[in-house]
Amino acid sequence: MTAAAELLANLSTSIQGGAIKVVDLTQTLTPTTPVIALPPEVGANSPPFSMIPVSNFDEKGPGWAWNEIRMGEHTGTHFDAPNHWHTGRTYPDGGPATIPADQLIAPACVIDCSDESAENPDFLMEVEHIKAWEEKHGKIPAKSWVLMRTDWSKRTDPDAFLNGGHTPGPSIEAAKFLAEERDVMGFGVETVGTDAGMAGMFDPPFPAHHFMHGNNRYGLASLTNLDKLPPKGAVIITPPLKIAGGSGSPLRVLALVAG
Ligand code: 23J
Ligand code: MN
Repeated sequence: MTAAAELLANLSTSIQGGAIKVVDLTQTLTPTTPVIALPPEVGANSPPFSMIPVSNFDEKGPGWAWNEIRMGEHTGTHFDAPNHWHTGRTYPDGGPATIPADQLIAPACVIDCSDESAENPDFLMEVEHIKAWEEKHGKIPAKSWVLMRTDWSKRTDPDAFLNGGHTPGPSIEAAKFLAEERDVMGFGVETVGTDAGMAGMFDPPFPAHHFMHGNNRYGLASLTNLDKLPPKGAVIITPPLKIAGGSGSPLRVLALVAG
């Protein structure tokens, strides 16, 4: 066996044997899944998740059940593609159907901002917080994800989760630093969007979207279980649906963690 073949065989054996744990970072989609509420002056809003049966073991299909689903692309646990934003709109490989598949499995660095976010829902993660993480764990490698842990996923009430638009996120400088100085694969959060709730008033507006997608990189929103990941060492699997002309999609996000 080649070394790579051996690694691959060990990977599946280790997952089945539990030496590598699979942590599900995905929220369950329901009609009450919170969707970002943009102020009307900013733009149109996106429809929530809904589902109607095509058949349900009935006269429309006696032996089978299947459903029609409807939702905005940016609903629940979802992937933001570069083409979602004006700064990333011209990348030919920046849409959910054109992103190279090898970009969709990558290591994750988890920065714990849960205490700060509990104290201040408008908490902004600054470059200094990122550098403090690097002091302990080493420089964030290029093409790794940075996941901002806030414990926001523990807010199971949709109103508490959206919190009237007061939710934590990265500062302008932190978003620019991660995209341009660290060349990360993407930025992931537990909140409804990769930007802070108040980031529509920043300059540029929505800096996580602006800089990450401007650098042909990705976002993940409404993640959960970030408290079950180590600060460093997890690998996450993040393939969006392959929607031609799309801007992102709901997805299942899985983390592989040494057990
Ligand atoms: C459109 C405009 C602003 C934002 C968003 C979408 C998202 O959060 C999103 O899901 O990408 S902040
Ligand atoms: Mn989004």
